[in-house]
Amino acid sequence: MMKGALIGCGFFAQNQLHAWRNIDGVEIVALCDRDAGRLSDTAAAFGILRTDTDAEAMLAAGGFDFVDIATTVGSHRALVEAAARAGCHVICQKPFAPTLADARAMVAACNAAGKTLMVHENFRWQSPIQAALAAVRAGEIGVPFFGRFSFRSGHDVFAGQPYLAEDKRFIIADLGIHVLDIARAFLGDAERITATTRRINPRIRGEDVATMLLSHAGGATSVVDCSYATRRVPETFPQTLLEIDGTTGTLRLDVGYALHVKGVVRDVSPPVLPWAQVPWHTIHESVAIIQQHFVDCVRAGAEPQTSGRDNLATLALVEAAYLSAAEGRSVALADL
Ligand code: NAD
Ligand code: 89V
Repeated sequence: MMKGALIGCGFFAQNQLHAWRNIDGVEIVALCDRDAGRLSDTAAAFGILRTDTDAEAMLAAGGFDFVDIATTVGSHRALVEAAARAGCHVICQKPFAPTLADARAMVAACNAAGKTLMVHENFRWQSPIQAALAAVRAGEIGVPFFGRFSFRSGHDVFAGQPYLAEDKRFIIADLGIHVLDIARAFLGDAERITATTRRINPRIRGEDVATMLLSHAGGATSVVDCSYATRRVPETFPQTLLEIDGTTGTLRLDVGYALHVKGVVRDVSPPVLPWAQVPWHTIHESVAIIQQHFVDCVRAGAEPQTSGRDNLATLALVEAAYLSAAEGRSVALADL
């Protein structure tokens, strides 16, 4: 049995705990949150007996093989480094770190400890996105030369995650990071990015609209566009829509999880897992899929596809996008 401890019993951790319950050979044996009320409510809901409000104390006591870090970004570096010191494998929520320097240090700490480090970068693991990726990787549209990756919504994301209204960075750091990661999964790493941002909602501090143009190393170009100020009818939250042009055909993932490949349409709707809620079910399913991937990689001693090392390139795109928008110029990733 692989044993885990989870730190941070907030909004999203509940999904992670549901998913862990359904992964064979894994048990979450300890829970931590510095908020004693959230900790005891979550422990009771999931029948977990061991609890601690102090992560360092829990890690020092040990008794588990991996740590699942489900706190917000400000605490990630300290917790990842403490978990590595305690000799644990780590899965850490996105955004992985507040700065690239922090992220590099976290990767180095887990490498030095010889432990697996994966970022819970789950959007590319959504099954409709995986179905589109499989078609492109199988060569069904030839060599991709253009992509559009689009997330536009008017959903009140601040109701569940009120902290998102308070930071001076919002949509690129929180949501764009997922969509940029998807662009990398399809078209490879980017060499250059140009971005513009806007704040439409006056009640939040950061930007809620971002439009980004990426030049990928393999020669492809992509547009990544994100908005939480788009009053779509019907609302499409939380679907990421995409279209890819290849040398022998085109592929489109449309509203309602309709995957069009060279004119043939397939329904790639994700299942609604027993603990999931519509319309979040595609995200909920991806949590189960990414956590299974983490377990498979730890067991095999293999690097996860969304490893800490891999995520450095996604984080670099986030940093470069903010720099580009602030300075009104195109930014080369090599200059970061
Ligand atoms: P939240 O504020 O609801 O929960 C975070 C919890 O962590 C809180 O209960 C807080 O008390 C606890 N905490 C913070 N620092 C701690 C520490 N040092 N030790 C112990 N407990 C600590 O936040 P959330 O909305 O659940 O988001 C958590 C993370 O998950 C964020 O990084 C967010 O970006 C990410 N998230 C990811 C997805 C996704 O689809 N991948 C969706 C939502 C949120
Ligand atoms: O990923 C996130 O943290 C969330 C959501 C999936 C809604 O974008 O904010």
